[in-house]
Formats: sequence, structure tokens, C-alpha cells
Amino acid sequence: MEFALTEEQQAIFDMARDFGQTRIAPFARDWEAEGSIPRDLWPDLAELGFGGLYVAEEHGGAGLTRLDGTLVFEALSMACPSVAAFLSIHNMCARMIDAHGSTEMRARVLPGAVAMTTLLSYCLTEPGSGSDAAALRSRATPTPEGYSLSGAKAFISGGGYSDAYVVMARTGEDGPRGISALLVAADTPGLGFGGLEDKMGWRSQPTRALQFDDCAVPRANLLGQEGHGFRYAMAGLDGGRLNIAACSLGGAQTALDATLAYMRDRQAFGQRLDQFQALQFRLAEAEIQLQAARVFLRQAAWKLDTGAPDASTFCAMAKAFVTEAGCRVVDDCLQLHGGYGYLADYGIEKLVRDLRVHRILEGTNEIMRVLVARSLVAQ
Ligand code: FAD
Ligand code: 2MC
Repeated sequence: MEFALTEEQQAIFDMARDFGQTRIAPFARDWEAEGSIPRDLWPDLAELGFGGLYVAEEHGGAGLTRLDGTLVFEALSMACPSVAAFLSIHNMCARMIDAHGSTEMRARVLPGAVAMTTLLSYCLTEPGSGSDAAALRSRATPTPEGYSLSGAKAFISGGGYSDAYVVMARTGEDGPRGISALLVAADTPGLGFGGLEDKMGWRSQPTRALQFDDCAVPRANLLGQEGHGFRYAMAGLDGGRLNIAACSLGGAQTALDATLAYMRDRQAFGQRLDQFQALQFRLAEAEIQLQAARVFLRQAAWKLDTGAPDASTFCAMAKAFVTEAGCRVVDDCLQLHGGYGYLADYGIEKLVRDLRVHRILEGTNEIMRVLVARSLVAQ
């Protein structure tokens, strides 16, 4: 059993962290204010191989493991969890296309996706179905050329910003087995976008609802087989949940590092803040939480990489554990900054806002517990 990163993994982490510190961190607050991330950032990230992290090398991707991927997202989130998480969603979609798309679809879509000139978003949630994802109602009705898609999606990260959408829609019966996954181009006639959602965190990422009115989707844009879309969507989320956890870890680590530096300088009652034992214990607790979270996350990633039968359950457990640890740590770091923690200039309040949503999206932490409980009771 090996717990250390290899030299190559450390190099991946360092490369992502350096890119984040120079190309993302200095601008993250401006992008929040603008409600968008400059599109020319993405091809530069793609130059590092981050546009197709899990796309096979023979298809132009980096062919990295899930464990390697968590390093990228942890390191980039040290600069901005919102930017890093958008990259994760794009990679989840690219992986779905690589895993389930036809040879023709891969050849058509993956070069742009890997270069990040084609940005991808993931569309599962609907206004009437979030946690109960298999109850979705968007319908893709067969036509001679493919499908006519009608319905709505809610909360789409990259909605109105991305170039193509991986859309889970009903092609058959009620329930998960009637769902297929379709690739829908942003300029498809009949595809409309709602207004920009005004959110607590992840503010640099545009989130919008999507409306499909008789959108013509060519048969060539079906991923894999009809009726298998829900399975593809769930398999995609196994990896997505690891990455969301990694984004919490990186954000919380940044908050802890900043808090240590702040407490070294700040004086109260004649001594440095970091000399009060009560406060030192809070720092120690944060360190314990993050170290435990990191080991658990990497173990879950390793399970997914090695095809362990309990990998999905471990992804769910890690997502719940790490995102909750992250929230506790950033909240404590804000408290340890006193009033300054509440000011945007210190960077901690943004992390509190950004990390909060990680307990909700890519499956709420209640749903993560549903998955864990199911596996326990089934044993
Ligand atoms: P609901 O399902 O209505 O749940 C409400 C509450 O009930 C929650 O606390 C939930 O945990 C609880 N609950 C529900 N069922 C159970 C149960 N069986 N047992 C116990 N508790 C339960 N979706 C996408 O498809 N693509 C995206 O790109 C995307 N991006 C997002 C970005 C943001 C900023 C946000 C906020 C959401 C995004 N989502 C996206 C949607 C997200 O995945 C859903 O919000 C989430 O899955 C929860 O669904 P819901 O909001 O409908 O809540
Ligand atoms: N990998 C592969 N297949 C899976 C799977 C996985 N991880 N999980 C389930 N499946 C299959 C399962 O085997 C079954 O297949 P079959 O029909 O062959 O038997 C099918 O999918 C249905 O599975 P369930 O019976 O478990 O389905 P159920 O309806 O009970 O719901 C639940 C499962 C609650 C876990 C699922 O609806 C869920 O994950 N809900 C949360 C939704 C969610 O995570 N949304 C995130 C949206 S994206 C987002 O937020 C972003 C920011 C991008």
C-alpha cells in the first residue's frame, strides 16, 4: 500500500497550482463581479492537458486516472473553486462522450472539447426533478432523422455559455430505463436560455435554465444506446463527485493557509492570535479534518480507478465527508479572522460562499447518505 504521490502526480499538482495562482487567483473576484469566466482561459488550461483529463490518449486526451484528476481540481481550487468546478463538469461530459459516443461522434466532438474551444455542460436536473433524477420529463420523440426534443432543464452550469450540452431525456418508459443521453449543440433551433441565476457562490460560472421546444437532434448525437442514458449519467457523476470534493479540499486548504498567516501577524491582548491555545486547537482541528478528507478522497478515487465494486458508494461517502469538512473549515477560518473574515478583500467569505453549494449539487449530501445506506442495508 502506497500513500505518497508519485513524482509525476506531484508534478501534475504543482503545474495546476502554479497555473491557478498566476492565471486564476488574481482575477477570480473580477470574474465573480462579471458573472462569467473569460473564454480564452480555457484553451490555455487545455494546453496543460486539462480539457480531456479522462479522455483516452488515443482519442487526444490526457488519459489520466481519477486520482490524478482530484489533484488537478484540488490544486486549481486553491485559486478559485468556481473556475475549477466548471472545468470538472466539462471533463465529466468529455469523458461521457469518450466512453459512450460513437467513433464518428468522438472524432467530431472530442478534438474541440479537448482543446476547450468547445465547452460542454451537463443537463440532468429539471424544474420538477432534482434528487429524484430518474423522474425527469424532457422527452426526445423519434423522427426520421433522429429526435425532436422538448422540455426544460434547471440550474445548468454553463447554460447559455457552453457550446454543447449533454442532455438526459426520456425516449422510452417512465423511470431510469427510459432515459437516453443526447448531445445538443448550443445553436440548435428551439433551444432557449433563461436569465442568469443570481447565486450565493460559484458566481463566476453562469447558471441558467434551458428550454427545448421541438429541437431537432440528429440520431448521430445519441450517446451509446437508447435507454442507457441514466446509467451513463450516474457513472459520470461518480467521478464528478470526487472532483467536487477535491474542489472543497483545495478551497478549504487555501482558507487554512491564509488563516495561519493572518493569525501569525494579528495581535490581541498582548500576544499573537496563534499563541492562544483555544485558537490553536481550532487550527489543529481544521488540519485533522483536511488530512482525513484528503486520504478518504484519494482512496475513493483509487477505488473508481481500480473498478472496485463499492467504488460508487465510496465516491458518495467521500463527497459528503469532504464537502462537509470543507464547509466547517472555511467557516472556522472566517471566524478566526474576526471582522476581517467578513470582508471580501480577505478572500475567506468567497470560499464560504463557493463551498456551500458543494453539499447540494452533483447529488445532495442527503442523497449521498441514501446511497451509503442502501449499500449497507443491501449487504
Ligand atoms: P430537491 O431534490 O427538491 O431536494 C430538496 C431537499 O430534499 C434537499 O435537501 C434534498 O437533499 C432533500 N431530499 C430529496 N430527496 C430526498 C431523499 N430521498 N431522502 C432525503 N432527503 C431528500 N444540475 C445539472 O443537471 N447540471 C448542472 O450543471 C447543475 N449545476 C448546478 C449549479 C448550481 C449552482 C446549483 C445550485 C445546482 C446545480 N444543479 C445542476 C442542480 C443540482 O444537482 C440540484 O440542485 C440537486 O441535485 C438537488 O436537486 P433539487 O435542487 O431539485 O432539490
Ligand atoms: N454507475 C452506473 N450505473 C448506475 C449508477 C452508477 N454510479 N448508479 C445507478 N446506476 C444504474 C443502476 O444500476 C440502475 O440500472 P438498471 O436500470 O440497469 O438496473 C439505474 O442506474 C437506476 O439506478 P437506481 O435504481 O439506483 O435509481 P434511482 O431512481 O433509485 O435513483 C439516485 C438513484 C437517487 C441515486 C439518483 O437519482 C441520484 O443520484 N440523484 C441525485 C441527482 C444528482 O446527482 N444530480 C446532479 C446533477 S449534475 C450537477 O449538479 C452539476 C453541478 C453538474
